[in-house]
Amino acid sequence: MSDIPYRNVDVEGDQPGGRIMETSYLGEKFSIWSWLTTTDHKRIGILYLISTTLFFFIGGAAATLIRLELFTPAGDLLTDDGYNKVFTLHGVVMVWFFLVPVIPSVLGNFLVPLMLGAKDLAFPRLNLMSWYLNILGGAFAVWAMLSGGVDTGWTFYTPYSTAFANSHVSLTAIGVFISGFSTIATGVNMIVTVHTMRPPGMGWFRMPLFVWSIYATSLIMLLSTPVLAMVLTLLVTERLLGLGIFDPNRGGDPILFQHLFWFYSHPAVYIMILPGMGVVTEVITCFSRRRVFGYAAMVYALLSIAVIGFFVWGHHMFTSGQSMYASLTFSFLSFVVAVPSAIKVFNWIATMYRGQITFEASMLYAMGFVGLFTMGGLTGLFLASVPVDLHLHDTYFVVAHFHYIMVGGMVSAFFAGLHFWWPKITGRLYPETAAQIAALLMFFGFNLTFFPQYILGNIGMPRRYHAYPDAFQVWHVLSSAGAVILAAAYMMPLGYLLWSLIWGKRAPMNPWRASGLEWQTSSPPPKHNFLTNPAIEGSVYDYHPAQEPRREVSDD
Ligand code: CU1
Repeated sequence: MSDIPYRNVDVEGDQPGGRIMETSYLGEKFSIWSWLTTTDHKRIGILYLISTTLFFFIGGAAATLIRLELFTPAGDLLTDDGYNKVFTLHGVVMVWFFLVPVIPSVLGNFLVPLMLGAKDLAFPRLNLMSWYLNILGGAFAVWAMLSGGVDTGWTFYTPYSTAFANSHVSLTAIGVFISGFSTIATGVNMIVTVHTMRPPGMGWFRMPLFVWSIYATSLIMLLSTPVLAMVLTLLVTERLLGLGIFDPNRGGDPILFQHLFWFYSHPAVYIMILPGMGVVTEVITCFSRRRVFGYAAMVYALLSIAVIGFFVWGHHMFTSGQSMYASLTFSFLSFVVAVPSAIKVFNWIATMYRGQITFEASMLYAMGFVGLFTMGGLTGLFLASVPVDLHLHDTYFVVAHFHYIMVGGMVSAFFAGLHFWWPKITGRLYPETAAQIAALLMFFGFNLTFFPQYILGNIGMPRRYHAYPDAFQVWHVLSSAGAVILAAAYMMPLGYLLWSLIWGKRAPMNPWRASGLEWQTSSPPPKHNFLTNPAIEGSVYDYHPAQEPRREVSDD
C-alpha cells in the first residue's frame, strides 16, 4: 500500500518568495471581531496558540517560583500555604490549559483539515465554541488562584479537598469542569472529521500518522473526560451540600475519588502524549528523507495505547491500601502498555536508520523527544513495579518521571511541530540558527533541571515540600540552575518567532520538501485551504533518500 508515489495535482496561486497572498486566511483586513467570531479552523488554531501560550507562561511563572523556593533548604521565600498554592496553580494550569489542548487544538486544528484535503473540520461552530469554553474554564481557574488560591494540588485528593481545604477548590473544579466540555467537543469534531471528510483515495491506512494520533487522542478525550466531569461534580457537591461521598466521617470513601480521578487522569496522560508522537513521526520521516518504518505497526501502537491506557489507573494507588491482586494486575497492565510505546520508539529509530538526516530545529526537537520520552517511559516502568513504587511513591523520582514525559516529551514535540509547520501557518521562515540554539539549550536546561530529581527522589526527597534537609541541597541547586537555563530557552522561540512574523523570509509552498497534502497548498493557505481539489494517488510518505537534495529550501 505504500509503494506507489503520492502526488496530488498542483495548486495554483502559490507565490514562492512573493507577497503573502491577499486571499490567504490571514490576508483580509485585520479586525479583532472577525477573529473572535471566526469559524475557520486555521484561525481557531491560532486563537488556541495565543491562549495556550499565555497559560504556558502563567504555569511557567509558578514553576519558576517553585524552583526559586527550593534553592535553599529553609522554606524562606514562600509560606507553607503559599507554596501549596503555587504548585497547585502550576499543575492545574499546565495540565488542563496547556498540555491537554496544546497539540490537538493548536496543531490539530490547523492541520487535520489540510492533511485531509478538506475545507474545514466537520463542525466549525462547535470548534469555535470549544475555544471559548477552554478560555472560560481557564479564566475561572486562574481567577480562583489569583483571588486566594487553591492548595490541594492538581489532583484534588479527598478527604482533604472536601472536608478540610479552606481554599477556592470548588471554583477551580468548576473551571476544569467547563474546560472538559471543550475537550469533549474537540474530540467529537476530530472523530467526525476523520470519519466523514477523508478525500477520495485516502483510505484509513493512507492517513498521515499525525491524523491517526489525533484520532486516537480524540477517542480518549471522548471516553475519559466525562468521568472527570463526574468526579468533579461529586467533589463540588460534597463541598457545597455536605453529602458523604468521599469523606469517611460522613460515610464516604476517599479511595473512590482516586479510582474515578485516575480513571480519567491516566488516559489523560495519553491525551497529552499521543499527539506529540504524531508530530514527531511526521518530522522524523521528513528530515531523515525516509518513509516511516512500520506504518501499520505505528497505527496499531497508537490505538492499543489508547485502549490499554484505560486499564492501568491503579498504578497510582499502590500505597492506597488496595488489594495486592489489584496492584499486581495494574502493575502487569502498565508493563503491557509500555510495549506499543517501545514499538514506536524502535520505529522512529528504524526510520532514521540510514536516512539522510539533517538537523533543522524541528528535527533536533524531535530527536530530543525520542530520547527524553524513552527515559520518561523507562522510569515509568520502575514506578509500575509494585516494590520499587513503594520506595519511590510521592518522591521527586515521580516528579522527574512525569516531567520527562510531559516536558521532555510533549513540550519538545510541540516545539518540533510548531517549527515544522510555522512556515505553513504564518507564511514566514523562522531564523534557523537561533532555533537550533534554542533547541539545544532547552535540551540541556531540561536535563539539568530534571535529572537531579531522579536522584533526589531515590535518596528520599518527598514531593510538595518546600523545606528539606541540607543533604539534598546540592541536587536542588543543580535543578534550579537548570530551570533558569530552561526558562531562558523558552523565551527564545517567543522572541524569534514573533520576529519572523515581520522580518522572516517568505516561505515557499513546501520549504522542507515534505510529503503530505498540507504542503500542496500555498503558505499560508488560502481561506478554504485548496484552490483545486487535491487528488491522492499513492503512499503517504513519499521520501526517497537517493534523489532528495539536502537542506533544499525551494519549491519545485
Ligand atoms: Cu498513570
